[in-house]
Amino acid sequence: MADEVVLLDALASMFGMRARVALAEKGIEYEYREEDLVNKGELLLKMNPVHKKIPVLIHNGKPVCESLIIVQYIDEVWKDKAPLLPSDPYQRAQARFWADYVDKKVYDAGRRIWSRKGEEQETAKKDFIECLKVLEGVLGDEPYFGGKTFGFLDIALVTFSTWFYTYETCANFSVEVECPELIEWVKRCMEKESVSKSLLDPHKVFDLLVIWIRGVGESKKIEC
Ligand SMILES: N[C@@H](CCC(=O)N[C@@H](CS)C(=O)NCC(=O)O)C(=O)O
Ligand SMILES: *[C@@H]1O[C@H](CO)[C@@H](O)[C@H](O)[C@H]1NC(C)=O
Repeated sequence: MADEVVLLDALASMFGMRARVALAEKGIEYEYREEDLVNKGELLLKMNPVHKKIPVLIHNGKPVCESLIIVQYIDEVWKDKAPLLPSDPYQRAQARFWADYVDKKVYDAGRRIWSRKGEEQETAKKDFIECLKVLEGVLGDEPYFGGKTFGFLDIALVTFSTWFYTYETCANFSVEVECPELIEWVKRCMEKESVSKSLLDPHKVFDLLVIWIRGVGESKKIEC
């Protein structure tokens, strides 16, 4: 029986893009479904009743939620093709540690950049740049975070590059000036079709964010 794979997603989501890159790396065919995050659909609420967030991977009718868990699930189910996580337990732990750092620190600082103003935004910008510098150090002289090959941590972080233009525009700075080697790494990743075809154009991310903020209204808390 052929696998039935559906991805509930939103184009501008750096979390959704992780699932898209992982599926592309493995060469999995799937049905992409764009979700309205302002007026959430039945299927999303049913498939992710806990967080009510995208992405959700529905594999043969069963949902898997949370982007990093989705990427690991994809890696485990389609394990014959292009492994994403390192085979060594220690390296695996390291990759997971830094992916968690991306979720906790990079995401949080990035979010504060576009959702705050003034002093708070300045602090967010400093935090964001600091986090990226830490990650630049983790990359070191290797071509990818996975070492010689593209892998889990590369997927976890590279999708955030689609938001760099938004962060830069909101807070007047340049990631390339601050972290040139990280930008070189982004360009290297973009040479892979699995990445370039899965990532949304940074200008479109910005446009969608503007539309989204308008749709939700300033009063309501939104997350992306
Ligand atoms: N930790 C989650 C985050 C997912 C997330 O924040 N998704 C956003 C879109 S980028 C969402 O669905 N937001 C809807 C909401 O906040 O109600 C993951 O890694 O999948
Ligand atoms: C943006 O940053 C540049 C370079 O740091 C600076 O010259 C310029 O005045 C800043 N613009 C605003 C609107 O703050």
